[in-house]
Amino acid sequence: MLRRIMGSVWDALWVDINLATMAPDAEAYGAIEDGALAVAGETIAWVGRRADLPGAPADLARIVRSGGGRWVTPGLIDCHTHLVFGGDRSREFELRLEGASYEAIARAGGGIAATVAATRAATEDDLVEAAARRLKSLLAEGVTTVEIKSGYGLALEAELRMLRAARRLGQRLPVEIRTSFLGAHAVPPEFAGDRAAYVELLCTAMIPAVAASGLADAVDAFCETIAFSTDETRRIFAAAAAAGLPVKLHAEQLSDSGGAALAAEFGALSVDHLEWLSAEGVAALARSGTVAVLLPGANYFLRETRRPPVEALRAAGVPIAIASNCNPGSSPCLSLLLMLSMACTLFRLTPEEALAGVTRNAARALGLADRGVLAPGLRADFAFWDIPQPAALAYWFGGNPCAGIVRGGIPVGSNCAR
Ligand code: DI6
Repeated sequence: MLRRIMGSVWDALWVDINLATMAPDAEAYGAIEDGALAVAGETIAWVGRRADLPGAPADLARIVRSGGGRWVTPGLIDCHTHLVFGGDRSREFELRLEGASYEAIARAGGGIAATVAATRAATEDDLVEAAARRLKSLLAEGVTTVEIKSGYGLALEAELRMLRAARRLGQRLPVEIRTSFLGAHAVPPEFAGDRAAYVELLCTAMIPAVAASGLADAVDAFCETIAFSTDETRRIFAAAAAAGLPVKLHAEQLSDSGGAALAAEFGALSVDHLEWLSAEGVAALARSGTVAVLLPGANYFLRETRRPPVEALRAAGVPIAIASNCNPGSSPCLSLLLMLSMACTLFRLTPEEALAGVTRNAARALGLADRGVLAPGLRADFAFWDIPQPAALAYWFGGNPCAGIVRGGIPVGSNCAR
């Protein structure tokens, strides 16, 4: 006979598990060994030590499952990707290895502009098919939420097509997709002689139309010498605010433009990259509560030697997230677990900080308060891992210890996405 707990019976209860809850104020991953986790509908109903369960498992839930002694973490969150795009840029990789810089290739009409041409030529179905293949690799590693940016259309219809393709991926695969409008990724070729006109178009027509379409959850921009200035970014952010959309920013990737401080002024959800972030920038982020999203894949792939100021961010209490930045130019990366390893080896994060960076802090970078931690009342998105302790997630690179995924309370399998 099932007991009723606070008026309801749990739908499922997992036992024989160790939990890395990632609770914000807890120490050591918020770990609970020999734990139990219950779900009701799409929500976590109970988390704690098995010994503290308020009764015998079979009396508490309709289904009792064994986790086989595995570790359970919140479903991973990849909070910065450019997963939807057309074409291929592997030839640029060869050029860079021969000595050409990322900026020089961009100024010569390659780089983002090359992907814009290929993306404009692709149909929405083409974009969905190509991106689905990439997305499946991420999902197989325990990812349950992915942010996808537009930014390779750079004209209203092509940008909307990218955003629609991104939303379709969330209907087709077991993942929640959040979208960011990145019309300010580069100045499109047809505006090469009149960048002011493109910024005007972005602010007065494209951002309002994208907001009205409901296809974007945020507005992003690339603030950099090869992209948009801080003055242009300020106008773009003002238009986003007027349209009711939160902002994010690619900032301080190749130079110190002061973009992070500007984004903080607008209460940005996140600023991303940050190799050139100044002390003033760190202080501004700490004041605004903006998340610093670090992207070790781009740092590695562009062979940067400068690293984000992790010690200063840590000392100032700025939340740090980690993401794949999956894109064809600076980070052709399909493994979020690999980013955990690189965040530790290249950027000197601890494995615990790296895991917080793809769970709790990644959720915050997307403005999602309902996930990223294993706690009652939050979404029942979690992953099972064949590992002896949580640090092993950042320790191994090139393997995949994910043994299963539960999304919205429903098991979707470890190989669900393959
Ligand atoms: N910074 C990056 O690393 C990506 N976008 C950006 O603003 C690169 C995108 C690309 O090269 O296609």
